[in-house]
Amino acid sequence: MDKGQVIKALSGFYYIHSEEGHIYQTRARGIFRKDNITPLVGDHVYFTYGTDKEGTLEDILPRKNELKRPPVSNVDVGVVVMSISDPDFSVSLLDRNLVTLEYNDIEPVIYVTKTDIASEETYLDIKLICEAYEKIGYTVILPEQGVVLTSEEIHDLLRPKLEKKTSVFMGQSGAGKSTLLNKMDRTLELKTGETSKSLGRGRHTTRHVELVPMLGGLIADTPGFSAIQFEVIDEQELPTCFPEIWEHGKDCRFSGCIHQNEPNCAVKAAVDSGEIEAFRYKNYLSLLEEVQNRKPKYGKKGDRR
Ligand SMILES: Nc1nc2c(ncn2[C@@H]2O[C@H](COP(=O)(O)OP(=O)(O)O)[C@@H](O)[C@H]2O)c(=O)[nH]1
Ligand SMILES: [Mg+2]
Ligand SMILES: [Zn+2]
Repeated sequence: MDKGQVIKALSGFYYIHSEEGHIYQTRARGIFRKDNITPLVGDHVYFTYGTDKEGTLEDILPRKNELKRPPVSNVDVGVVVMSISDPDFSVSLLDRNLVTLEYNDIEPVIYVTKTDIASEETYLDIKLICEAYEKIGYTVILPEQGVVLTSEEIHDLLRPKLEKKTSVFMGQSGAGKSTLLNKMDRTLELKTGETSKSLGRGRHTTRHVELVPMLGGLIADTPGFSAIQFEVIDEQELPTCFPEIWEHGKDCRFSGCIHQNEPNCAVKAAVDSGEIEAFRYKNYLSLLEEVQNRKPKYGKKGDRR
């Protein structure tokens, strides 16, 4: 049997990108339908292929993760696209995206756009913020001020992160996701400059996704994965999504400290001493409150009846 990854699902066919880099058209074995299993774009699968035009998707390997909107599995890398201005760089939005990625065990890459039109003052402000994220351990790509990168230069910056990986792009509307993806692959021809209004809320539920072979990896052709899975994340899980808070939290007096109002909290001490950035802790607290104030959902685990 051959091994590959589903890159497209259309009209009952699953298109599989083999380990050798060929694409096969397959149908899923009947057993999946019977067991109510639907193969997803991103799934690592076993398949057979004879001399017919059609192969058979035989088996689905366990999923590392599964994003819902749009549906794609086994995502390794999430590129968070942030514009330096228009719309303004927002650390609270960035942290929401980072939490979503951390929660799903996806490696974040922060990519800053519109540095070509930034004033020196704005650029230096954002550079400091980027350095704070690098100190935490995140990869940040911040092109030089006043320079428009060529496709080649973008490839060189992203290839080390995206090679052999399955990646998605996310970030605020207008940040430059489509522009960036188009520059990476001219054949994509994604529309740019669309306002969030013209995209239409609610339509994302039916939006499908395809993985495109690029830079030795597979990249989702649909920019704009929705952040925040705060319907599922709980207050004990949130600290695990802030690497530096998690690290310092090991020294808190209480195990299970959520670094909010507990005494002898090592995280609060690290914020006071400047080891943890105050803005990160502030964003942590506001997300924590959001999690705590969320309306309980029926049928959730922990729901006693
Ligand atoms: N000057 C400049 N404009 C950009 C850059 N990236 C995107 N834009 C512009 O910003 C607007 C929104 O870009 P788009 O790619 O549609 O953003 P998306 O909503 O994240 O997909 C468009 O008018 C783009 O031309 C950039 O790096 N520099
Ligand atoms: Mg777009
Ligand atoms: Zn604590």
